[in-house]
Amino acid sequence: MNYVISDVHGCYELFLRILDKIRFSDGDTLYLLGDAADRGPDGISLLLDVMHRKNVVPFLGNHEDMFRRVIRNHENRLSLDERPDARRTFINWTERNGGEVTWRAYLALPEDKQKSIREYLMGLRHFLDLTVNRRRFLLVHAGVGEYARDKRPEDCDLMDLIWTRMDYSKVYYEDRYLVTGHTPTALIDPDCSGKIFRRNNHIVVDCGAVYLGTLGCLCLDTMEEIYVN
Ligand SMILES: [Mn+2]
Repeated sequence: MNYVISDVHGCYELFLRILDKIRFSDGDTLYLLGDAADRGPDGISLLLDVMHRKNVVPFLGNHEDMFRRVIRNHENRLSLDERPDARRTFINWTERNGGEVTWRAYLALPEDKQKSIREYLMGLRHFLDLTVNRRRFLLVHAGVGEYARDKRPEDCDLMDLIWTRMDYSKVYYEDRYLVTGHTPTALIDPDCSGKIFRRNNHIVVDCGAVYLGTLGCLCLDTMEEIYVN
């Protein structure tokens, strides 16, 4: 089976429980749509786990992107006092976007594990078009930028793919589902609070794990929704 999960945000325990619930095994594939770390407690444990699973396909989220920018500046030994842009990048991630817990955990790791996290972050996928059981899906962390019919993700700016808030009242594609995370479904429609949002060929799987304590998972083969909380 093919499964989609997004925005785990360091809720590693919920993540392990949902894998257990779907009986995730070697024959399955999990598409992890980004924002695996930050805000919640165990993002680094989650990253160290999924990077060793051959059947997890990890995507770039805006949080992974902020993390890797901070790592790059740190590697280049950019002094935060001398480089206002490096300082802004750091503060934006650690203070405004919940990255501090991740950064501390990263710095506490031995060098070989830091290295594997760096390599993992540099190798993340931006989007994926796939067909399962004759249904077509476009998987991407946040969206495809401003509304336009049949927008090609390869023509989108990377920042649009990982930061956009979509217009969920509009159909972007007639022939496929646009499957995203990034925006907790409670913010799209309060009636969908803690549930997967499905309307207008949008499927949003960010149930707000770190805010509401519910992690959702969609099975692309059956369209079944699975939850743990
Ligand atoms: Mn996001």
